[in-house]
Amino acid sequence: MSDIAERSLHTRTARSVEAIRRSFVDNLFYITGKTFEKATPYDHYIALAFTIRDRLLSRLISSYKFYDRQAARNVAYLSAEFLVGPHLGNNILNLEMWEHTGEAMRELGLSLEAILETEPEPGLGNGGLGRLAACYMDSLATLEIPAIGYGIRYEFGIFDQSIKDGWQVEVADDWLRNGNPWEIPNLQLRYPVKFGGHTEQYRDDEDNLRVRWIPATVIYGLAYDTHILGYGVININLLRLWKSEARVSFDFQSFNTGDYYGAVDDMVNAQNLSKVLYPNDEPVAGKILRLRQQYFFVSCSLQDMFRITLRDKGSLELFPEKFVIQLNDTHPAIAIAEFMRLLVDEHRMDWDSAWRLGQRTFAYTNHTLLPEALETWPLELFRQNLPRHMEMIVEINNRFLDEIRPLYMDDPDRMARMSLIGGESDDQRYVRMANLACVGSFSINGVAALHTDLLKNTVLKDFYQLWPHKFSNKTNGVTPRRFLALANPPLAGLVHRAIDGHWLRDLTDLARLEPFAADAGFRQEWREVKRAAKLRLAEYILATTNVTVDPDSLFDVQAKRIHEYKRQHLNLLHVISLYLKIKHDLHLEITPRTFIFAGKAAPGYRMAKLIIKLINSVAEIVNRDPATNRLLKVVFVPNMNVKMAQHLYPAADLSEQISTAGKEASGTGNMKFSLNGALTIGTLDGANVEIREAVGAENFFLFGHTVEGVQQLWENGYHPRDHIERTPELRAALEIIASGLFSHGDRALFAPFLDNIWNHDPYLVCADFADYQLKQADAGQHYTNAEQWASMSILNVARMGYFSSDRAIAEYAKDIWHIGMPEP
Ligand code: NBG
Repeated sequence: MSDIAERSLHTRTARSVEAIRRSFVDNLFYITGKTFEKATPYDHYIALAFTIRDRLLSRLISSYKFYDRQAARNVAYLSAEFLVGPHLGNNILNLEMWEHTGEAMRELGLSLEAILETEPEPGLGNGGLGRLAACYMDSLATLEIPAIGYGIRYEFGIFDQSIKDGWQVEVADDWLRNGNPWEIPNLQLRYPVKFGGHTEQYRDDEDNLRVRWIPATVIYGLAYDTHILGYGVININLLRLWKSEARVSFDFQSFNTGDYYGAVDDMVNAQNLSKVLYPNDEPVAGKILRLRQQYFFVSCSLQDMFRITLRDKGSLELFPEKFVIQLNDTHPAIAIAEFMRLLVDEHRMDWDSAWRLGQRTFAYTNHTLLPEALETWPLELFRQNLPRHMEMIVEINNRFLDEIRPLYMDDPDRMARMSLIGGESDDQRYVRMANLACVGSFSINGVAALHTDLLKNTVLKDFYQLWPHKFSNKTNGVTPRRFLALANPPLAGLVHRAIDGHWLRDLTDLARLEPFAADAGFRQEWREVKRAAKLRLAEYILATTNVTVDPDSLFDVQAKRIHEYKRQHLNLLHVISLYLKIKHDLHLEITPRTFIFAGKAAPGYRMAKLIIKLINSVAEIVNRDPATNRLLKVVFVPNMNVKMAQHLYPAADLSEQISTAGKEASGTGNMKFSLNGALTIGTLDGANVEIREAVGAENFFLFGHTVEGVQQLWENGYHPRDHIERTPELRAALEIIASGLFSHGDRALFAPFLDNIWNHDPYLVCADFADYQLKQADAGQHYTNAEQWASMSILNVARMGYFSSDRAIAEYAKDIWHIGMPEP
């Protein structure tokens, strides 16, 4: 056999159909221990995962060389969440091995699509924030920027949602049950992490006064590495997640004194730390385990970066030349205090030098304006768990306040607002993580233009006035690899045939689709692709909810976490009003619609869970009603996650982005839908503003109060009642809920919901209803003109180039991290 032939058959690295096939069969036997005849679909997945992983790992070597040559600053992306989604399909795509892999599976009588469906979802995030981190890892690798994503290897990710009797039921997400072929435990990397205890002063050998921390417990963090491929490049980056473990499996002392269970308890406590991801949208108060989780992963990550810096640069003085740390929200902000502690206490650096290094290291991204979502920790709890960090924060705060005192002598309120420690009396004091992040970072950014403006004018106003140069905007983006190529191969194929595949690397290239909007033949193909996606979703809906939907109806989709500010209830009240309209006029000519909802509610968020129940209750009545179900269907598709959402984006005609103005920091679902050809009905909130500018006002169904309008409403005294009285359709919808129609006559069930709307309506559903209804009718009207709709849809896609995570990461690299992009 010739050299070349031999190499192309190399079991672990070659990319020919035959090599993949052999590799697969090999792995099937040697990894799963099953013969081909006995293998289950999951075994097929494992065998293929290892086949692809081998090819992925072979890039490590070229990667190390390349990055060494660049000697570039590494980005450390610190995030409590990475919602990566299934890896297999993404890795096949990024290796550009789709065709060969598909063919190899076909030759074995297997289906690649079926294998992909068996991969469990690594649900290590709640929603947008965690998914953004994953999109950014994809783009960092694709742009060949050396980066490490640091986070937590939760044993249980975000819960699985099932629907029982219309209610959300949470089921533990045991995603590691069958093992995880993508992670490689790097068990030599283990770092001690201390908790509790007290601090004491001592004099070192040079008679300097120092502090040491005598902890109550020490646990270990173990590194689990997942390699992240870029698209069509030879380099890979690292996602390093920490798992907690007891220092020794057994505390032999307690064991010997007969306290066997005490010893086991310690082990269990240590392991609990990385056990489960906290669902967001719940008050953090009392969730001390969460603070411990945050400190745990931050401490491991910094110790790891210190090791790498010492290895590569020989001195921690050069830390900022080796790393820049991006803090994904305040969850890892404790890193600022830990950085100081490690340098000052453990590496004996003086405070000022350490602080100067920190000021060149940390950059902070804010992801929310909701005051209740800004993290604070009760001082006492903080001190009990992290006594040394409490001292560090007090010291940082004292120095900071000294610095600004001369500026704000006459403004004690401002000083109090900016302090890292808030609260009136001693027992109410708390640590403000956002303030710590602002003081400790050289860069502060918001995630959409409007959001950044609002940060500057509201939540972080004082800091903006003090340090305007620290602030910038970095509008979010999404990866076109996963959210177009992988989620929607038929559409990606059509685009590819029209303008080739360069858009996968440079999404702005989609602009070349514009002229096709006027091409009737292309529009026809476009519509066929959309219809096929709707057909596939209809099958999925039938399989998961037992509801039959009409693929020719308008698919109107709202898929995101269930939260009052996102206003699923505004959507639903409109659905109910449509239902009533049809009931009253059975000859009404309206566009047939399928309203599709999906999303999880935080387990402790009662109103959000009641909204899910209401959606399902309305669905039950409406879908069964022969008078209306020709025109109207409502479905709640359970258990939204990355994998499931990939079915939704391609099939949507209309994308619901209807949050109260000023509440959604950016949104990224809005981008994913639009990139797949859905038109948006939305408010001027978050990135909607920029999406509308990009796609053109004429291709966007805008409604609702603006941020200023919202403010006016509150200033003038908002009374939802006034709006309800003025809007008969809204009133009728509320009354029919109150009548018990959707609750088997039980008038009490939805009373808390109705009471809230009538008397408080904190998210201004009533104020925006009339306009929403109008724009919904407008969208329905437009939809009847299929040619025009297709043309608008094509233009939407053609103009989404800006919303790639590649663009966002390139901006971070240039403006914040000051990392030059490698030469092409
Ligand atoms: C979320 C915002 C979204 C935004 C994502 C990603 C948090 C704290 N914030 O609007 O609500 O798109 O972050 O930036 O989860």
